[in-house]
Amino acid sequence: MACRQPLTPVLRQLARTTSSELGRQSSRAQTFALARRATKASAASTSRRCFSTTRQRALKSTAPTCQAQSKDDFTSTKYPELKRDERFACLTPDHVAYFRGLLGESGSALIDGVTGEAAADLAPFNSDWMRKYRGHCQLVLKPSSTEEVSEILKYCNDNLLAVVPQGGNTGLVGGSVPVFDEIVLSLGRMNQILEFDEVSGTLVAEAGVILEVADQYLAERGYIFPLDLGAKGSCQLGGNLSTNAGGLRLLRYGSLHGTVLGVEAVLPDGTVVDDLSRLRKNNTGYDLKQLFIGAEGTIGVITKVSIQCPQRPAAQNVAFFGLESYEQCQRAFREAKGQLSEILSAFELMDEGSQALISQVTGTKRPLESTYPFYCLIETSGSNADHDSEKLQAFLESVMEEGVVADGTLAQDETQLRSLWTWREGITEALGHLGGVYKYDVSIPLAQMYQLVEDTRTRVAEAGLLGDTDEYPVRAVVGYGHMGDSNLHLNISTRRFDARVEEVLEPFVYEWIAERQGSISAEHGLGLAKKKYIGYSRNPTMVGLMKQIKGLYDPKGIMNPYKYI
Ligand code: FAD
Ligand code: 2HG
Ligand code: ZN
Repeated sequence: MACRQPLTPVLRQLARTTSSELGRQSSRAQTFALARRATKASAASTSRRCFSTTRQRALKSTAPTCQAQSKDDFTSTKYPELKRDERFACLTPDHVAYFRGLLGESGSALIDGVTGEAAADLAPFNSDWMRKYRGHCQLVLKPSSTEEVSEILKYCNDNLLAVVPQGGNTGLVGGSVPVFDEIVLSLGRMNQILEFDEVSGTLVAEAGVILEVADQYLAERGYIFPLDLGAKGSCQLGGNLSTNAGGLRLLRYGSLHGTVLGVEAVLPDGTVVDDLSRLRKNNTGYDLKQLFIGAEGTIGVITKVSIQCPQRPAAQNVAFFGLESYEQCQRAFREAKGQLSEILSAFELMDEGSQALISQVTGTKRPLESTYPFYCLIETSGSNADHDSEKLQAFLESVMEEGVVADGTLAQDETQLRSLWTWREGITEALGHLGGVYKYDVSIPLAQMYQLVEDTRTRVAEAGLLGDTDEYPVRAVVGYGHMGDSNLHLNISTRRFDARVEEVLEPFVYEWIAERQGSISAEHGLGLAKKKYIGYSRNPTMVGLMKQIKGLYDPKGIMNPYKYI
């Protein structure tokens, strides 16, 4: 078979990996030489977004950043159909005086643009990670306890002041920033890990704990947080729950709806809902905590989290493949599930367009010598290195013999493992450095998943918006995502945000998905971006029930208005 020849490096790499990664050599491994080294991560980058991640530091500090925002970039200017709800009160110095009395005078507890000048300090809270949305917030409150959250919300509810809860502000649907003058309630000061049971693996923490901090705390005790994503250096547990974030290992550890054991939350009227159970089993009535998971701050503020954490895997391997077609990616996934079964912990897809852009932005050497239409990253995690290695070797031999993959490389150590992950996790930040991005995070039946990227590319090209030179707003239409979860990230990378592009994309993308019984939001949520499109994925009965829940929990509608439903 024509494609077998270039595949030998994979076997050699496997041999090398089993020796260096697992600390012992099989007799077979000794017979192979090292064929290809994985790309070395470059130096740490700085980002003007004040955003930090572990792995994405591979991006160069010289990479272009997003366009600066102008007054035309206010969400209210870009989307004039959005009108401020006149029921809400405007902030006055009296309101600010109340909050000062509650939280203290310290600048770390409150940013006040009502009675003084604070535009620069307020800016990061008004603008989202993509710099697509920008609000007019004049007051940021940073409580340090559940009691303070309760007092704040009760006062806001009584005085009809609208509130946007904000965690790490890494959300990708515009849910975490105000549209008008809503108060931002930032959870960053509620960042204590409260309990950890080393026998059961139950972690209890405040909502403002950064995901990576929680994971490091767990790593020191032999455990792992059951969620991992590219923004882990900035996003917070409360934000993760509120978006029901999916991430890179949902395939293995499941959704937060399964791993979260308990939640403490504050309702808009100040009521503290103490459902901070540490129990795995508790069939006493409706499971109300589930409503806060994925509620995007529309029914209350999550203040504490209790979560079931698995044992940290002792052995981990990452392979990166080049494939000739989307059909072959599907075959590879099927084989991986069948042969790697319980040790398979991630199966990620990237197209060549997404990899070309990250290569352009970072200037880093690519993992494979040649380019291919598609790439897959496969991770295994297990407790027995020999067992994993045996399974992985059999899998690699079979996908090579069958001609499923065209080329590949295996990480030989922790540095290379992280470096390969960067080629997947770094896409979002790389795209952000190139200009505005229209993002569609969707679930589609696997067989049709990549067709959406191709159809969208054709549509944008036919509209005369896609091209290599500056006169075209769209630079590229690319796709990648969590193939193991049928979750595609369709990204339209632009040189600048342009209303014509949005008109060509919406509702086209949503109609395309609805026709295939997909979901218009797989893991990022609805926020502002998808609020008016929920009907493409939920029927009127369900939307009606959701509105009743919103009305029950937040009768005055002060929580994160203009978003969600
Ligand atoms: P924020 O962005 O601050 O808020 C998100 C929403 O939750 C808002 O509606 C906000 O009002 C609400 N909220 C925040 N905190 C609370 C609280 N305590 N109580 C009530 N409501 C609250 N997402 C994925 O699902 N999978 C990924 O793989 C993934 N990768 C990403 C990679 C990058 C580089 C970036 C920038 C983002 C990625 N995201 C991903 C999106 C984002 O990181 C997640 O949605 C994350 O869970 C948001 O957490 P946060 O703390 O930043 O929340
Ligand atoms: C990821 O999987 C994130 O990398 C972000 O969910 C996806 O940028 C995106 O569209
Ligand atoms: Zn994702």
